Amino acid sequence: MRHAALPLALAVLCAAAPALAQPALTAASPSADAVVSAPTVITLSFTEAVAVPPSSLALVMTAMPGMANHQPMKVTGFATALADQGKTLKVTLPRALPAGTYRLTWHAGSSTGESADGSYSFTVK
Ligand SMILES: [Cu+2]
Repeated sequence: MRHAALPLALAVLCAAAPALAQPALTAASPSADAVVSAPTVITLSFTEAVAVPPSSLALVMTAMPGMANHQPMKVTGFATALADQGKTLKVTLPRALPAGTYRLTWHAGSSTGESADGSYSFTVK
C-alpha cells in the first residue's frame, strides 16, 4: 500500500512545482562586475513575469574615482517599467550614471506572490 501511494504523491508534487517557481535572474545590463560607459538604462530579465510593485530596485554609488572614503550615495529618481511580457524590468535613469562603482539590489515579485532577491556591483568608467 505504501509503495503504491508513493508515485501518486510525487506526481502531485511535480504538478504543483511550476506554480511555485520563483523569478530567477537570467540576464542583466549592466551585468554583474561589468565595466560600462555611462548607462542611461538598466534592464533585468527573469524566468517569470514579474509585477511592479512588488518588484523594486535600489541603486547605490559606493565609490567614485578620486574620492577616498566615499559614503554610499543613493541614486534616486528613476522610472521602473515592464517589458518583454513582464519578464524584464526596465529602469530608466534620470541621467547617465557618472563614473564610479555601483551596487544594484533587486527584489522581483510575481503576481502569484513568489519572490526573489539579489544584488551585484558594476563599474561605470
Ligand atoms: Cu558619488
